[in-house]
Amino acid sequence: MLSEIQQKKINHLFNVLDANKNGTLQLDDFVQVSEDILEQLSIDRHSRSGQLILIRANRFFVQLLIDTQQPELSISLWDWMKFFDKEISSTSGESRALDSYIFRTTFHLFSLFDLNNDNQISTEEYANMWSIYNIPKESCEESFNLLDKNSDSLISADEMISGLNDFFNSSDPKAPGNFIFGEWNY
Ligand SMILES: [Ca+2]
Ligand SMILES: [Ca+2]
Repeated sequence: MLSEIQQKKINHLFNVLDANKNGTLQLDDFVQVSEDILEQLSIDRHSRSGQLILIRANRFFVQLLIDTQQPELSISLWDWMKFFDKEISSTSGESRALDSYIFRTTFHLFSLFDLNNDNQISTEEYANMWSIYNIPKESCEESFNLLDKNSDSLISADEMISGLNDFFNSSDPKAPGNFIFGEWNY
């Protein structure tokens, strides 16, 4: 069973990813995020880097359908919560879908938001991620500092993985990774 805190965080992430706010996750939501990135960075969608950003959104969504074992091309909040409930509750050490989801999400976030390709997320890149996902900015800096464990003003892939582990697995309201996607306790 997910704790109340876990439920709130995972429900919040669903709302963040549901870009067009129609209550289901569909390919459109992920394509929209990619298109917002292209627009914000003035990247031509027909260029190689433009195409890559669009293809990644497709791939990430298809993998999400596979993970949640969805026969349809959309994911409801109920499917989403059920997937995480099952994965987080499974205690076996063998590779859980959640672990690969965390790795993939890290890769996805870096591929979209590590704009200078130095394998680190800077404060500007992190703020850009929040703006693309329409997350209110008030706690952006605080969230960044919590994720940046070694205080070098950059988020490494390891720091992101550790943060995402907190986000999904921790029931501690103060876990550093809780606020990767903004305030969830409303
Ligand atoms: Ca970077
Ligand atoms: Ca760091």
